[in-house]
Amino acid sequence: MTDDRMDRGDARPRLDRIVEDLAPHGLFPRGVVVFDESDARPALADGRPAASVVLVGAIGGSFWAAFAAWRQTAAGGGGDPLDTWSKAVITPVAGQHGATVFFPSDPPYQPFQRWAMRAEGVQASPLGILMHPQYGLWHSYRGALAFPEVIEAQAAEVEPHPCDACRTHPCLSSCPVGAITERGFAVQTCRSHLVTPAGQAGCMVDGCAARNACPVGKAYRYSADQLRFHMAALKL
Ligand code: B12
Ligand code: SF4
Ligand code: SF4
Repeated sequence: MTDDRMDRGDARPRLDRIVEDLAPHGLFPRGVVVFDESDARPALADGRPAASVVLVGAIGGSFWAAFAAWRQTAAGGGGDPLDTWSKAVITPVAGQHGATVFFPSDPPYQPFQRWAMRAEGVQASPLGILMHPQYGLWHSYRGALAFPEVIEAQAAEVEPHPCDACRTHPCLSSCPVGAITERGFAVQTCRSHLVTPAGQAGCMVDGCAARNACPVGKAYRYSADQLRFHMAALKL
């Protein structure tokens, strides 16, 4: 047990404490995956297989204000600032709760989307991004806390997948270069468009037209600043 857990009298890691520690950063637990014997389980820092992971993520632009403030500080520069910030704020929370931390952009990639499907019952949209019944396409994962013990959590309420009820599929007809089809996302077709004047004036400023076209979770759409930040990262 870590000192912090002993100081707070916690014998086991508790989800409500994790909620409290993530909140100042605009981050939330996004469900728990409890592994069974048949799962490929990520290895903890001490080499043991994890018994469970708590996904840590954002809902809409929930972390943007905290991240933007951090970028104004001396620590906030460098390449991949969002990954650097995520590590700076989530690693101490992992330490406080005795967890091994994983990040979505660190190879070998951990199966964040597969974990999310199990943890919250979300399913893939035609874009490949997971569709949340409430937040639509406007949510993401910033880390995962892996534990040697099972973390107690209420089972997620699985709601119907909005894409199943979507008759017109505007996401599939909105990309100006047809990079998103039922067969998947053609990354190179997308990137080749983003460097053209039309791409620079369109998706690079307003965000992915296909993602914007989805009617679900519009209230959670990212701010103009955040959309541009993510598009700049996608263009690289
Ligand atoms: C490499 C990568 C990319 C690459 C290539 C993506 C691609 N489509 O080929 C690039 C750089 C292009 C990219 C772009 C984007 N990405 Co990306 N990307 C990743 C990353 C780091 C690894 C993906 C991977 O290979 N995982 C390894 C496999 C083993 O994991 P897995 O969970 O088992 O993967 C399963 C699912 O991905 C699923 N799946 C994937 N696509 C589809 C499509 C369909 C139709 C179905 C049914 C299933 C499915 O099948 C996989 C096998 O089980 C993940 C983070 C991560 N660790 O997963 C983010 C991640 C998938 N990306 C994410 C996002 C948001 C984006 C962007 C929208 C970013 C932006 N600009 O705003 C774009 C556009 C993506 C798009 N339209 O597909 C988010 C998705 C969040 C969500 N709501 O689901 C992730 C989870 C990162 C995060 N921090 O949250 N990405
Ligand atoms: S437009 Fe329709 S099919 Fe496309 S992601 Fe949104 S709900 Fe799903
Ligand atoms: S960013 Fe633009 S070009 Fe790329 S997939 Fe989205 S709509 Fe298509």
